[in-house]
Parts: sequence; structure tokens; C-alpha cells
Amino acid sequence: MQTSDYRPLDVKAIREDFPIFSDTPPLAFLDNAASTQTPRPVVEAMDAYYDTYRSNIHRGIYKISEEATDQYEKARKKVAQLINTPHSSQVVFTRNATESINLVAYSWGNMNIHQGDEIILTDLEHHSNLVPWQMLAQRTGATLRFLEITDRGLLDFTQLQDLLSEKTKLVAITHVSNVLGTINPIQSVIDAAHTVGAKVIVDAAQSVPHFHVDVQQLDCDFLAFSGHKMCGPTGVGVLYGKMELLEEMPPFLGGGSMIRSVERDISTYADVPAKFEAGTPSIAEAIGLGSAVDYITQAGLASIHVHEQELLKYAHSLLQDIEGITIYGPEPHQKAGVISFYIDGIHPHDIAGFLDTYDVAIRAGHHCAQPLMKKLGVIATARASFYLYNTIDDIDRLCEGLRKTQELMIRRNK
Ligand code: 7TS
Repeated sequence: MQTSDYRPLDVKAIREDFPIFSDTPPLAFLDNAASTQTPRPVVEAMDAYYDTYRSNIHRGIYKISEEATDQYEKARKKVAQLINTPHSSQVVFTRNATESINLVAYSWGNMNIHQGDEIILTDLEHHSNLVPWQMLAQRTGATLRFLEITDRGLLDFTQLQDLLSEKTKLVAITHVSNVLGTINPIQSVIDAAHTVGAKVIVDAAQSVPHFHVDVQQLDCDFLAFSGHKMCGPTGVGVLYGKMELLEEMPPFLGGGSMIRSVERDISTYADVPAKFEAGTPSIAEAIGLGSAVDYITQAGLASIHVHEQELLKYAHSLLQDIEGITIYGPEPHQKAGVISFYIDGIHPHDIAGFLDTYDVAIRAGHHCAQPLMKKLGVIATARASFYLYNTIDDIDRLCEGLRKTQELMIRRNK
């Protein structure tokens, strides 16, 4: 994590960019791992497209279509810069992280995974980085193997050497757990996987929005994330891949925009990334994502990370004093801004429902990580997750809401 762009965040000024926080009292929005809020510049960038140059891209021979193409490709360059890809064409726009992972599972997976091959996953995966590999294993006869977690919610790294062999063709690993917040040592995992010739796909849905991720430094083979978790709009995601892999992979979806030439029985395909962007893409959303990249870069990713760490430490210190609470996952310094917890005798859904009456929004449920819930021995947890606009006051209100919820439940059950 670079610290070069660190300067304390001006959270007050940041919050003024988000119309959703203009109510009194403001919404304490603590469900950022699910989706973040949208600052005005992002909406304005999309409005500008719709109001002044709306048209399809890569095909018009008139000014506004050229402008749309230009803005769409500029957005690709901004994303490329954010994650430091060698070339911007290695950024493929998809709908979300889920689609990016499925693209790799079908296109690269169908071509490279065979009966008897092994795919290593971890106990921390979101369903989006598990189900596509289950489906690939069912199609091909490959086997899934799992790197487990310790009691503290850290990957048991000692297992990796035993799991890795010449049978391992792929390691699919989340950078940050959306449930426990654990920041995985993916550099070590990538280096170890490469020693046996395996490829590595990193699910960066919970990392790219929150701290510097550099694909060249990591040397990962693929990396996937979503725009809507980083102040961008819904409907746009990103797949990064190494050029030689993207070039040899067949298309995922067929149709317009992804071809070079089409005859009745056969087609040839466009170059990367067009080969993977069949049909009209989410043009406004990609442009909005470009603006979101500008926004979080101007705030500074190192600053965002430090701010979230401060909120996390504060939240840990307050939450641990709540009677009957269990906080899951590692210590604050080993994780990102996510806290999952359970309070004795109160279902997480009731907690989230009561907190909502105090305008505190948190998540409750299995967080699309049912195998992890099983491992933790719970059916659901409550989860608070932070971003650059959250404040100490949001956390105070969370804790106050939790105490009031407890009092209410105890009175009710008497
Ligand atoms: N990977 C991780 C680690 C995630 O946290 C999520 C979404 C995804 C993949 C899928 O992202 P999508 O944009 O394709 O849906 N996580 C959550 C969450 O924790 N609560 O709601 C969505």
C-alpha cells in the first residue's frame, strides 16, 4: 500500500458532494461493502452524456458519437491508470465483478481446465468467486480445493504449499473478505502459485475501492472488481488480464462490436478488449466510473485507507464493550473497514431492522458467503462497512442504536 498520496481526508467537504447525506440527521450509511453512495461529479458526468452527446460508440461517423467513444475510452484509461495496467486495452468493461469472474471461468476456464486439474479457492470467497468455479469443475471434471482460515479469520498460509502441485491450474482468491475484512497476503499467494505454473485470479471487489492495487507489482493473471463499490454507478465492472492470456482466450459472448468480419458460417473476432465487449456496453456507466476513479484518486487512496483504519479501530473499541457481542475476523490492523458481529439473543436481521429506525444502515445476512458462515458456526452476521465519507458520529450512532436495540429486546422478552 503506497502512502505517498496520504493527507488527512476533508470528510466534511467530501460529504457535501453526496446529496444523500444532506438530510438532518444524515443517514449513517454503513453498508459500503454492498454498494457505495454516488458523489455529484459522477452523476454529472453521466448527465452530461445523456444531455449533450448521447449516442452509441465505436460506430458513429458524427461528432456526438465520436465524443461518446472518446469519453468511454478515456474512462478505460483512467481505470487502467488506477490499477497500473501495462496497456489500457487490458481493461475489459463488464457489468460487475461477478461477470468478470464468469468471463474468465468460461473463456479461459473452458480452454485450459481439464479432468483431474485442480482449482484452489479459499474459505473466504464471496459466492461470485466460488459458484463460477463450481460450474467450471462440473463442466470439466476438475477438483476444487480450499485454503482454510484460522480461528482469527486469517488464511492458514501453511496449507498452501501442501495444496499446490503440478495439478493446480488456477488459484482464485479474494483480496479482501467482504465478511471479515481480512486482507489476504495475495502477493505471497500469487508468487507461490506461479512456482507451480498456476494462474491467479484476484477478486478485488473489496480492495480496489479502498487502497492502492497495482497489477504489475502483484503480477496477478486476472483481477476483477465492480464500479458500484467505488462511488461509481451500478452496471459496470472491470476485468484486467495479462495481454497474452486475453489474446489467446475465445470470446465469452458473441454479437455486434466484438467481430472483425462475419460470414454465414464463421466469424473472426476483434482485438482485445472489444473481443470481450459484445453488444452496446454500459456507456454512461463506464463514463461515470471514469469520474468515480477521478474522485477517489483526488481524495487519495492512501488517505481513504488511513481514514477507514481510524474508523475501524474506533468501532472495534466501542463495539467490544457491548454485552454479548462477538466480533468475527482478525484485529483491525489485519483487515479493511469491515466489521461482522453477532449479539447474543438478537437475530442480525432484527438488529439491522431496528438500526434502520435510527437511520443507521447496516447489512445482515450471509453476505453471499454461506460456506464461511458455516465455518463460523452462524447462519448470519450483522455487518458494518466503511468508506471515505463515514464519520466517528456514524459509529457513535451505530453503537447507540445497538444499545437501544438490546434494551428493547430485553424488555420485550421479559
Ligand atoms: N466479490 C466480493 C469480495 C464481493 O464483496 C462482492 C459483492 C462480489 C464479489 C460481487 O460483486 P458484484 O458487484 O458482482 O455483485 N459483495 C456484496 C456484499 O458484501 N454485500 O452485497 C454485495
